[in-house]
Amino acid sequence: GGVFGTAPAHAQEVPRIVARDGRHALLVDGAPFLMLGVQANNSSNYPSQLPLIWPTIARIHANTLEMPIAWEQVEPVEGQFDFSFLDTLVAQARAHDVRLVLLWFATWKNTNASYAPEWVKRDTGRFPRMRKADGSLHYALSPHGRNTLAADKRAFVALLRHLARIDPTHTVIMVQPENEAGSYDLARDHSPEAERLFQGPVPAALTRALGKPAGTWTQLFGKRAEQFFQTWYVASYIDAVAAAGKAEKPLPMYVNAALGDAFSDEAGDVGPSGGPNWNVIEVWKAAAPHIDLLAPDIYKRDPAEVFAILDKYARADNALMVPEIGNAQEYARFLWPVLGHGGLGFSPFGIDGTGYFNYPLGAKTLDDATLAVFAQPYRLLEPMAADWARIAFEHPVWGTAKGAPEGYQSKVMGRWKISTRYGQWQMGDESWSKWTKVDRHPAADLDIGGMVAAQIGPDTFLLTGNNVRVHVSLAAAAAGEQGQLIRAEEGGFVDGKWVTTRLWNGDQVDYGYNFTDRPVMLRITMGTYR
Ligand code: N0T
Repeated sequence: GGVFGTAPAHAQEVPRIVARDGRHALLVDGAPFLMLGVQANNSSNYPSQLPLIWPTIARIHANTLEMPIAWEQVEPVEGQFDFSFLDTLVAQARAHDVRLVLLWFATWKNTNASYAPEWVKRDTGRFPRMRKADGSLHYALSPHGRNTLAADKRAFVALLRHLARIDPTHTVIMVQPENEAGSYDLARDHSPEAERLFQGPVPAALTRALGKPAGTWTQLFGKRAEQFFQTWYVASYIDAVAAAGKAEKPLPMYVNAALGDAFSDEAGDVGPSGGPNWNVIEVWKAAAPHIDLLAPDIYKRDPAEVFAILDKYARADNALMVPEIGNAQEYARFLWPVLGHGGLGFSPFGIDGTGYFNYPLGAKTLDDATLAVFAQPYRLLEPMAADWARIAFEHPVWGTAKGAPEGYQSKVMGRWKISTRYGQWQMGDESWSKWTKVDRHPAADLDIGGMVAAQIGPDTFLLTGNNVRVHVSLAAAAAGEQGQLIRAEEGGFVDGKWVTTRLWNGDQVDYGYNFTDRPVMLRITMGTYR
């Protein structure tokens, strides 16, 4: 309990991820937590940048900051640790009532050794790079480097040990060991040891997990053999780092994927070899039991790709969490289907006020219109983040966004069908242009808008979204049966209980439920008559 004895008894509980009936929750202080995140830019991990970051976080109503902690920064001299930035970060996050996710930039940062300390970077003998087939050096550190693993692990252990000491109230809720691990331009190491392992049998732990017979990598995995081999060793390496860190403080840990093709691995576009791309989720699960979830970094702008990715990572054995998504306006709408897939968190990349913009991956600049589309839903959800997380853990949820492919634009939930339209005025529809002039809606040409629904009872739904019109109708009416709206309540959660502020009726419901740029939460109760 706190100084005044008012803190709940479970406040000291270490965050953890729980699963039930194929749904997941991230428990923080013993209760479900929805991470409304932002990720800082790569080089924002210094005290000088923090004053630029907190106002930006407040402006977009995020409740969590994902921040790099660099190996080079905490162990500039071998064996001498400096956690002063972490101390400053945690203290300031607490003062701003923001939670933290730490990103351990170490052996692999976008596959590079760039964030390893100088004493690692310069010593290829002790800390080997991968070798190409011709024996020359590839840029990435090898997952077979035992000294590298031991050194990375030691630093990570020191980090988690320090955290266990300075953060008893768990301002830090999750840790991401490494960043977009794997290797570009070379599928696996060709050092003598790696060659020997590649010619040998696939480890029994993996064949067992995949239900495969014994065999070599090539026999079992054909043209994906080198990727699967590299994945096994990268995942085992990161698992060893994570396991050692968890022994100091058992925080949830996840890895992030630089994705390849969203639909197929046939052509070999699988992101960096060894990373947690969707086509090797099973390999990662077998190799890395200390990793709580595999997470997609989303920089695809085509909604069909985004929905394919969400489907692939939201699994009964893998909670969905999106630790990076582009910060351009058109990505903001994907918050809704992330929530609709039971997502534990969402975090646009590079919203931190430092003036760096990663276009063409994200926004050219973070202007007011761009920040607004991220801020609107966060502003709504922030006060009810715990409520939403609890509801999504206990009830069916579904979400969609403008441009969603066929099959993702509407959903049957129980006997009701939820459907969506975009670019509509709040009254009427296109057919009205037959008798009155109807201007094109300004949002009709923008890639914004989406919604999420939770079915909290057979005929009762929570609905919210922005820049969308939602319709709820009987999915399949029996003869003579008509669906009707009984009640549409605008409101929200106060102390875990729904509180109605007004009813929507008349124009506000006659043409569907219009969620504009002022997101509100509705609880609607449907019924039938004959
Ligand atoms: C992300 C971010 C940061 C042909 C990019 C995305 C972050 C890392 N990498 O700003 O560097 O640390 O996780 C890589 C996406 C590559 C797309 C290439 C398209």
